[in-house]
Amino acid sequence: MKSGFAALIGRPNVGKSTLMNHLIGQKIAITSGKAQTTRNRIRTVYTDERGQIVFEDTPGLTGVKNRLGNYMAEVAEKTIGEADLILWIAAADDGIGAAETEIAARIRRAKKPLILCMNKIDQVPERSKLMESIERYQHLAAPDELVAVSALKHQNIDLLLDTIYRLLPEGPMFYDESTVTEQPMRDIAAELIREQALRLLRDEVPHGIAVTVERMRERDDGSLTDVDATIICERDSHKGMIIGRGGQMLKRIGTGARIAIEEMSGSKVNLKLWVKVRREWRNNETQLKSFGYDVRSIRR
Ligand SMILES: Nc1nc2c(ncn2[C@@H]2O[C@H](COP(=O)(O)OP(=O)(O)OP(=O)(O)O)[C@@H](O)[C@H]2O)c(=O)[nH]1
Ligand SMILES: [Mg+2]
Repeated sequence: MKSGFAALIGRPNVGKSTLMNHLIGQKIAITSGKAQTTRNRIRTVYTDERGQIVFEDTPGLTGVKNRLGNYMAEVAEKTIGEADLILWIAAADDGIGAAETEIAARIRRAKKPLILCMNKIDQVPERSKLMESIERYQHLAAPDELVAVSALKHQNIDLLLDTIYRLLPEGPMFYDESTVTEQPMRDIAAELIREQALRLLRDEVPHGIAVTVERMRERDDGSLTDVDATIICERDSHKGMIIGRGGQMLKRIGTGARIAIEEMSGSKVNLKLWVKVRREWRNNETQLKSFGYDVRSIRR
């Protein structure tokens, strides 16, 4: 049997979380067109007759200058350090800039088996352009293997799984074969609410949002799950935008999140949302911890 930890590393917005969801065949990590969607390490498990791959999705590597940004960078750093294999995700329609050069240097220092996953190939229909892009990245990181994929269109996902197995060491199963994630349902529910906020709100507002779920409980007769959650934001003006005129925006966020939580939990959901202001929470250690951004949580 083959088994091990595969870290998904790369710049924000290249499709790491989308790719992980497609690799395991289930939506666990939230995704959006905005950078810095993922803030925590999201661990998922893929098991088949060949063995077990433990995927670890990470926040995109950027230099965001606040404590939350430091935490996110530390998550990626620790995940690289503990991985058996690194999947460097890049987007085929992106050029190489300072961020890529830095990530390549960091990955080379780790001296671990490396697969370069060139994602979003659907965005670069001209083969010659795609090859050019791939060559530049190969030159930068000298990967052991290269796989061109489209996470969104589910192209070459099986090929990527084959390639991962080829590079993984022999080893035991770390999780029960039925395990897909050990993330508690209420944490996933909080993320699904944040995902709607990221998709529906503009500019700086979604980046300053955290979500906590105070209660998630199925009623005794099994008919409904009650979810009480709070959206935390940084300013009164942001709170106004989150609620929207006549409560319209909060209603849209709530409806989208309710449907997503219902899909995930397989139960009808009654979602109640509150909005609170916590000034500068992204720079406040105590508040960061209470919203789930705690370095203790990234120990294996
Ligand atoms: N066209 C295209 N878009 C993709 C593909 N994969 C992901 N995307 C889109 O790219 C955007 C970013 O995807 P995410 O999976 O959230 O990216 P990420 O790398 O996890 O981003 P962070 O968590 O912010 O670091 C989303 O709008 C996705 O739908 C792909 O193969 N093709
Ligand atoms: Mg992500």
